[in-house]
Amino acid sequence: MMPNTDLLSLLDARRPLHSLPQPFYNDPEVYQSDLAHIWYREWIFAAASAELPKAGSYVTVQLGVYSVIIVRGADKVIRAFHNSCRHRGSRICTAHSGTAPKLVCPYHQWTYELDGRLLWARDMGPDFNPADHGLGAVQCREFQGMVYICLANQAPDISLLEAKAAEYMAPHDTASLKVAHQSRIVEQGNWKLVMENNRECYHCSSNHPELCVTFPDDPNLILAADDGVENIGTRHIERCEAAGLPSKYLIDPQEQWRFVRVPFVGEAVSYTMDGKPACARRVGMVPFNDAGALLYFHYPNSWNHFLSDKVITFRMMPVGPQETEVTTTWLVHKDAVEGVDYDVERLTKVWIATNDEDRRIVEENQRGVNTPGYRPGPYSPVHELGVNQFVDWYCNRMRDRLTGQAAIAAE
Ligand code: 3BY
Ligand code: FES
Ligand code: FE
Repeated sequence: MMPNTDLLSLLDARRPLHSLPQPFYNDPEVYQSDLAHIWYREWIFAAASAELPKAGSYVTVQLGVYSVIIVRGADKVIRAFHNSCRHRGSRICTAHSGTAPKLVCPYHQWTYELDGRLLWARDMGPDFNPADHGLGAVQCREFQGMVYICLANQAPDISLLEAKAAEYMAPHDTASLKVAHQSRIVEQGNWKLVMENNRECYHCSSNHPELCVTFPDDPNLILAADDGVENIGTRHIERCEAAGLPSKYLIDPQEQWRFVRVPFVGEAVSYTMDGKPACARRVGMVPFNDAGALLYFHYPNSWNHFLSDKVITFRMMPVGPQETEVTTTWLVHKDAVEGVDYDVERLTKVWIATNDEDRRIVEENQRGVNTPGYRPGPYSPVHELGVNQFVDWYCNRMRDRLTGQAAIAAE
């Protein structure tokens, strides 16, 4: 980990409205500080509830050095545990996801209930008490069909997010959807480059031919609508709000998350190559097809699109200083029938292509940032204020954590 004073100096070296100094994107010590101060302390999006459809469904998450199991219990409650057996520490679940009636360690078959209690351990002697050897719990919250985990002992308060998610996301009824497809890609780029790239569409017209068929790259549609400003974005928001779909730009006072509903291009209603729906069944209670997309990001690791015919979640996990995993999950109405109501290829085409294009962009960005000739450059005041907003959030959070830590250490 980078000494706090060095990291604070690096933060001080950041020019406002410019990309970050090189070490933030490639230095192994900054990366360790990112893990310690951000990733191990924030609520991290782990899975859509629909990835855990029944009792015994589980997902494993590698979050830095931590391996975590997220599992739905017999009581339907989703819980998270350290993926480390209480015998000699073997990982219990090795697959990315699966279903198991009990969690059985592959090493010596210690067997845990889905709620983490140790049920059975062979030949451990008369003094052995299984109650002392349950799986270690990790904080876990499920709301609006999304599951978050937090590794910190004192998790940040997310009650405001939960309340606002209940307004904005409820019409899409994400918890009742089913997974139609999931993709997992690994990008050779620092996690901040992946998030920065997502926070602007300056690059869209020249890099995303499939996305641009339906997604407007006009930043004025996404920016907070100033009172009095009127454009197709604000008109779309008014129409959706009148129909009971919360849509207005709303940003967290701490700027960690944001909701806004944007219209698609022209008559388009979904991310497809012809703009027509990708699934014949609408999700939740969305009243019409042309509801556009509710965009929801939550730092540090997710952005999501809530449409009339599908919900797409994006989960980003840091793998290394210059390596990031992006998992994309397409959710549709639980009764939609593949081959009848939707076709997986059509449903996923635009974002599989877009993700791959973004992967290449991020990887080239990383390579260029790595050369000693890199100098932080200025953001476009028209297109890249979202990037700046993310970088500001990161710098502020980091500074708070570092100075907070220093204060604790000095006590
Ligand atoms: O280009 C991207 O990766 C996405 C498209 C929607 C928001 N963001 C700009
Ligand atoms: Fe799990 Fe031995 S390490 S049963
Ligand atoms: Fe992109």
